[in-house]
Amino acid sequence: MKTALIFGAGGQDGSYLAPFLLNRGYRVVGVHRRSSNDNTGRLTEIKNGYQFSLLEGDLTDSNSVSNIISSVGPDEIYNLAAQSHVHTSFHQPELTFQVNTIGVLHILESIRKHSPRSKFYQASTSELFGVAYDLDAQGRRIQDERTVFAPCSPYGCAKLAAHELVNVYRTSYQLSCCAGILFNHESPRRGENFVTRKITKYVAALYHHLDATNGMTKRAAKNGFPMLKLGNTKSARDWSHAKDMVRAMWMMLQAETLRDYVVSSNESHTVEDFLDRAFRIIGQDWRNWVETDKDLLRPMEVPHLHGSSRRICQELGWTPDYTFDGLVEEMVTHDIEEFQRGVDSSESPLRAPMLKTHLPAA
Ligand code: NAP
Ligand code: G4F
Repeated sequence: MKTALIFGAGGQDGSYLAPFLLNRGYRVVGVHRRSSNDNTGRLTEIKNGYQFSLLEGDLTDSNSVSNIISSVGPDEIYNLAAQSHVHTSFHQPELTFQVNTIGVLHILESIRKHSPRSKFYQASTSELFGVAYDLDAQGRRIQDERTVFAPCSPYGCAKLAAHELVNVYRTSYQLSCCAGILFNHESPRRGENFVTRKITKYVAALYHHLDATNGMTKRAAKNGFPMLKLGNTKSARDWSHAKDMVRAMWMMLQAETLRDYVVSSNESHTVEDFLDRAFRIIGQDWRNWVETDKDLLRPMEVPHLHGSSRRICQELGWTPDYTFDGLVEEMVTHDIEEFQRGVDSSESPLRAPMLKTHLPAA
């Protein structure tokens, strides 16, 4: 039986990777940092499972990292822990480097000293590309493994330093390590301050508000509900489902020779496309409900991300299962159901069929 160690097990990706590995017969040890409130809620379904255990540890504490790695002696280590919010990294750049760069160094040094046979996956990001792109055969702006890195935030810079460290340790010490350059990925477990989940949570609340104010005029209903405040809605992202991405992480560590791969859906959509799709599910026009908040604009923005994951498709056989529309629909439906459970579990059952009628033909 293989043992996998996951730093950041309680985050979005960790909470999908852990059951994915358990289903493949792994023993899984998850690491989460101490917090005054429970930060393992996403792991509820597996927390009491026989082959799953949780350890407390913090990437910024080298002793805790090396004690965990040396005592667990894992076959595979996945580092998904990070200060993962790009805008926050402008306000907390030092913390971002402590966790996202120095934390990775702690892991690499611990592997080198205590567990050199462990395979290591590092969560790199399309934020490494920043403003850089290449043109593909159709003249589209895309990023792949050959695109230069030009990060636009402290987050991107910290992740780039970690990315380069992984390459240096692989070459210098022959460690089995690699980094996945993953484009944006979302799910119903996405943190609520990322744009997709912020939108789908709002749409769910609006759906219930409109349902409750059914007899009122449109204007009255609108006055009773706050606007959704967003920053830049013109930027484009390549959005995948987190479940597709954790499968790619695992596939990368099963390869005979470990190397870095770009992983993406190969489609690019603007935030406005996401808004359009999400609001249409409840039969609304997002333009009536969204306003710009200057405080949510970033000092520097990554304007356009569009990955090409051709290499991982060809070499490892990875392909995504989810579509953009399927992802948005799953998130909106989940949040409507969650809202419903929170508001009142006894009356007004969710009218899922009614939701379907608002979906445009595929
Ligand atoms: P996430 O939901 O924010 O999860 C990050 C996890 O790291 C959380 O469990 C967090 O704990 C933990 N963490 C933060 N600081 C820590 C520390 N000092 N020590 C130990 N744990 C710490 O992020 P995600 O979406 O799952 O992303 C996983 C990884 O992929 C991250 O490294 C992210 O930067 C990278 N990435 C994400 C995407 C994406 O679109 N999701 C794309 C490319 C790369 P708390 O719950 O206590 O905060
Ligand atoms: O959802 P976001 O915060 O994701 P962002 O910045 O692309 O970063 C995510 O993806 C990266 C991979 O490319 C990861 F490495 C990173 O850890 C994270 O998971 O913002 C997406 C876009 C941006 O252009 C942002 O400016 O949405 C825009 N946006 C507009 N209004 C907003 C908002 N973003 C957030 N978070 N909140 C807003 O109100």
